[in-house]
Amino acid sequence: MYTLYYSPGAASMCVHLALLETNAPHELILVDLAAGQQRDPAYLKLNPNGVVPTLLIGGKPFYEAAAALMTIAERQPEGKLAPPVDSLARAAWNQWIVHLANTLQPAFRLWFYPQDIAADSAIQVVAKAAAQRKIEAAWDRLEAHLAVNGPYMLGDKPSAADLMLIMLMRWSRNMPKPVTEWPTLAVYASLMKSRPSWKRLYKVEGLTEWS
Ligand SMILES: N[C@@H](CCC(=O)N[C@@H](CS)C(=O)NCC(=O)O)C(=O)O
Repeated sequence: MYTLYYSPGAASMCVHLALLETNAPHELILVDLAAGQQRDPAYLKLNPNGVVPTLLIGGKPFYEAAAALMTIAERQPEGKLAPPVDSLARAAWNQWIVHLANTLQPAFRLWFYPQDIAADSAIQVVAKAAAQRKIEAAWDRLEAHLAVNGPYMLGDKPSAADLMLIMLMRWSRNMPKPVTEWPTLAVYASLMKSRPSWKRLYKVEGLTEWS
């Protein structure tokens, strides 16, 4: 049994998608970020970083969205979210998930939370511009990758890497140049959004935008 501490549409989304894709028994606990519940002492005991997601496995807490996503993919092989351990596809899977977690995710963190680096609003403007450049450069590279190697990140079958990518793509929806302006990525978005797990997550998390 898994317990996912989540906030609608947040970094918990790829973990929630993995739980739905694998049909893993789970319960959800909403963390109201606007109310600051992520900084409650009880929550900080589970996740000292004060962010979502936190995933409890048998009552033990784990954090970092990409790690939780990979853990579910590995523990629930029936979901076919991870290629065989000794395959080259698995090496690519590791590469892409770590790459997304190391490049796009921190750039989005800077885009949404420029106050992380400075209280000064002029510095925040510069930080957001840098984040936007990094995000758009990442879309360029992912567009090129999918145009040649798609339709999914690893080729013909979806995997956990796609659950992470589609979550990150969604975060660009209100940016000056949303990801759907990249043609191959726009097609990819439609493909991922047609999955039952996406529709179910929207219903359960109460999301509407970018459905
Ligand atoms: N590296 C962390 C980042 C998580 C993160 O930044 N979560 C955001 C929501 S997308 C959050 O909880 N923000 C609340 C805050 O920073 O106060 C992970 O992947 O789990």
